[in-house]
Amino acid sequence: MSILGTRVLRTEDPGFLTTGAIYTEDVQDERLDGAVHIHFVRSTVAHARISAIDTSAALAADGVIAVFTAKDLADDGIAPVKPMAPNMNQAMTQPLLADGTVRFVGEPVAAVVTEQQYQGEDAIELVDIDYEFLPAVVDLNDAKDGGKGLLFPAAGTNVVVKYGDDTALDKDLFEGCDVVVSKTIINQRVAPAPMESRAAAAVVGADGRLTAWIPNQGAQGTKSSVVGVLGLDRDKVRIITPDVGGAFGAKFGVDPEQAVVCWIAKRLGRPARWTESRNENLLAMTHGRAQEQTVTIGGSRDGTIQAYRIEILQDCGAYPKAGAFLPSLTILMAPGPYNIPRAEAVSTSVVTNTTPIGAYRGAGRPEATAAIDRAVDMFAVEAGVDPAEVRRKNLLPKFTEPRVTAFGAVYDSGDYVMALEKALTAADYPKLREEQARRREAGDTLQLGIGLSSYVEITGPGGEAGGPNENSTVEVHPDGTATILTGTSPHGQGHSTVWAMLASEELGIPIDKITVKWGDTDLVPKGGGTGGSRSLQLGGAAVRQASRELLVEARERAAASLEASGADLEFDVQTSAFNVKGDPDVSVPLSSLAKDERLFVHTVFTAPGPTFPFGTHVAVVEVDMETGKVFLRRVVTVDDAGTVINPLLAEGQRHGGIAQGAAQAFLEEFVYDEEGNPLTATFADYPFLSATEVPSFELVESETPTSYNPLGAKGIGEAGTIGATPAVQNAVIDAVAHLGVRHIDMPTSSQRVWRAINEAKGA
Ligand code: MCN
Repeated sequence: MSILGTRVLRTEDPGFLTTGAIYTEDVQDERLDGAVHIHFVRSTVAHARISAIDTSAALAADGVIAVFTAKDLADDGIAPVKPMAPNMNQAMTQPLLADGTVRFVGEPVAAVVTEQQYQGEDAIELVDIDYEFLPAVVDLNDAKDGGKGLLFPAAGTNVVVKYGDDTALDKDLFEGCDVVVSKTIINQRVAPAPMESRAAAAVVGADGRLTAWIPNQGAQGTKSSVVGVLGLDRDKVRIITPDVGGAFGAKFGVDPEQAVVCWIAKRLGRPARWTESRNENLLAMTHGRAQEQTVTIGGSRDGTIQAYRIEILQDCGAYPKAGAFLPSLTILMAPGPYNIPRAEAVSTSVVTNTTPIGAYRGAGRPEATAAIDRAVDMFAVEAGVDPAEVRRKNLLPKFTEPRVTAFGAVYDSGDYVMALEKALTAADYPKLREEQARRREAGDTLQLGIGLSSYVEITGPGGEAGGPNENSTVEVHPDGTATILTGTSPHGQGHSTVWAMLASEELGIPIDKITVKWGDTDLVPKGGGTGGSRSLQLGGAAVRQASRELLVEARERAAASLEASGADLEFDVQTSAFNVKGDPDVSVPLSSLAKDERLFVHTVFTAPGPTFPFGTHVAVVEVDMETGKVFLRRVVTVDDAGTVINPLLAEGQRHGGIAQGAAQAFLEEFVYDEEGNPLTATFADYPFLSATEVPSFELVESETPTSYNPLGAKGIGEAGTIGATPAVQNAVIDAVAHLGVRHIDMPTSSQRVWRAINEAKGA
């Protein structure tokens, strides 16, 4: 029986649950002995010129070795970091330490280096910074029109980049539509809040080579960033990835603080360490989402959608990072799974005096789904057609051959109506509507809301020449064990388990004898890391390919060993040995073929393109009409990620993703006041979801294999987050729709819902 498709327990868990993981802060390595400790002095104002920095008191404090500022970096030839793409305004550069101007609360201004960790906590208080205040640009429309000033005067604008031509919108797009609805909605800013905050440890050896331990999603990408930012030789840098306590898209590359830690290790010739506090993490790790979306949707009274437009205003925060680019993904996925004859999408990315925006689980695609699925619901209400019926009518019909959308996405395969019907059946949709009608009729305090989201997303997007790809090395050892090297970089996704399953299936070696390694650039020089839910369809496929190629080499060795022709041999996975066909007693174990010469294969798997997982989520909420409080009662989901290799892991990804997506809908928001002061910089103010606030999610099985990789697998890591947010938001609005409420922005807090109820009642 195949091990693939079975619920193999995570091999990672015993270690995590007993001896504990080794996060960057825990790394014990003799090269780090005697390390200095770094603390950052951070801006307490959103926008100001720095007129003076006095470090003398700090320098005189106990244990302080040095205090570094932008000037020290400049003297050493370290230039500010340019925006990630050439089409972005190149004047908007980010210094590693604020250089003359601070642009957000939490921006690092100075680095204090001490012998002991606790000494730095005290010493940072002694660095005296004089600020000349500048107006803070917080509102996105202020940022766009430049009315409140520019963050980068040399740029001449606050606009980083535009996608699509917003001066050439089709004025006839909605011509002939009986029903047209338009609304500006907010996809609010959220904090990734991983359990492990950011950290770094670095040392420069006697050979002048930098070794840095940094929690990341791909050591190879982090190495490129360190090399680029600090202007080092590639072969003089080694990045090691310890265990990573969650990343959610926000641990790609290198952050300014981590680059400074590497620079200080080099500058002082002493190992250096840094771990941020939770408060610093909430202030200065990139945030996610942060779009203002104006959606317009039109169609006929029978519920047929004819046209859709989305105009996006993307908040990039103070410096253009991945956030500036995210709207291009939102545009790519704008029409989602719907068959919309006329669609248009444009975006403008602007800088504001807030924490920079980066990738966050789904990165650009949840924003697309939230917009279209909110628009579909608003259209359904206006047309007077049930939202499930509108989806049924407008979803693209099943297709098995790649299909190009109006925005140039090539959807590999999809059966969206099937996903919708399965989800509706599992939720017993008609019964839910009956119950809703009953409660409305009775005027119950707890009203029922039912929300839907039908989504399609993109995983394994790549960007590599020749197509998305990933590499793998598989080696069989003489003692019967095997090692896999992979360019992916798990941080909660369970690759050790699944990569071992994939090799075991081919080689007949038990999974507990297979070790998976990643995240050390000396060991695995190339790799795309883990993001965009790319790992299984590319990295997993590479493991299978390497295992199969290894058997080709092994067969030749077996043939020589058994003095038979390779064609006369068969590989018996049960015994992990080659037999002569028809004579099973004449055999040679795979492991013994590695005795005289190493038996390994390095391979690269390349896919024809990304894949497009899809599904439908049904959310059921109760809303207390007196207090506005929302209770999430059920989330029923179909998340079709092609062939599932380990259902336990795929379901785990769905559960976590749904919780995160639901949390955005009804709970989470990172808030600033008008002066750019963060109001939610501790866990007392920033509410993230815990298991006590959610029901057990109801996961419906569905597998539509893709032809883009031999596993038939698409990505599952972000799907839950993508579908859950609009389903839950739609459910909350649906609960109060009978009062005339048409929209409530996320998060649908008690206060917002209560206000919407009372405004609708005319109170
Ligand atoms: N899987 C499967 N069958 C499929 C698809 C996936 O069995 N058809 C399994 C895979 O073998 C893997 C897991 O599910 O063990 C997720 O695989 P995949 O969809 O390829 O996603 P990645 O491994 O590339 O994970 C990335 C994705 C992203 S982009 C974010 S953000 C995210 C997420 O994963 N961040 C996470 N899940 C997270 N989970 C944890 N615990 N922590 C994070 O920071």
